[in-house]
Amino acid sequence: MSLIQVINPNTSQAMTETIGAAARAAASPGTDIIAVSPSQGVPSIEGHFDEAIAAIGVLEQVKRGREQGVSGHVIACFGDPGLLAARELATGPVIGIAEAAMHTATLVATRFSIVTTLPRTLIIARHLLQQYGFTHHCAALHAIDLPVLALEDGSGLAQEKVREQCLQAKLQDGSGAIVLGCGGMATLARELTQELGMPVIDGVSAAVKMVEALVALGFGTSKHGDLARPIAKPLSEAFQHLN
Ligand code: 2AL
Repeated sequence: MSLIQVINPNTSQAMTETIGAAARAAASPGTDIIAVSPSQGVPSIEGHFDEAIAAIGVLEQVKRGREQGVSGHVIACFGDPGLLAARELATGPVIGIAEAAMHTATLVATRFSIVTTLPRTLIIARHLLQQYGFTHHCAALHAIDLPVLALEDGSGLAQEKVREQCLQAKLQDGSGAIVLGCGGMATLARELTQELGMPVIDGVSAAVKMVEALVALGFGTSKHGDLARPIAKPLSEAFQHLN
């Protein structure tokens, strides 16, 4: 039995439940999922400022998960906040949902589209495409122009807008797959894949499968080189819980 910790980097309990449901649906019978969010932070992550705060919460949870003996960790926000820092703290694999979804898309299509939330978050996805080397695999990016928490307001409006943008991407972009650009969209992928007749990829499910695969292969995060445990040094009081 392996235990995967899925971290929602924002403090929205409703979104943590959505993400946990998607992770459990993807997990193999021998995998248990623990879905968590930071004790303090931002209710939604929609910019660089939010990401900087969220990264501290991710580190706090990764440390806790490691102490609980989890096999691996998923960072379930499309900006992958704190990913490399989390890998320094972790022993098992740490996978971000943006990198998981982008890698998956390149394996099933030559080019993919991204559908995300607010237009101002597009730059975060563009930076990740550059960082991960996928800029030339991405045909276009779309925003539903609604905030992250609209996905949890119960009206269904945001979900309908995701569907509309996915249909538009299919018609306009010439891409073979669509990447959903928010953790709160995780439970929409299966139905949209059926409706559109092309892969619509949720990074939460993809990341869970990647952690399972890495654990089965016997790989954790490399402790040789820059992802070794952080250099021990006295931290200011506010950060001592991370030591
Ligand atoms: C996100 C996400 O996945 N969760 C969150 O709070 N903000 N990113 C996004 N582009 O909407």
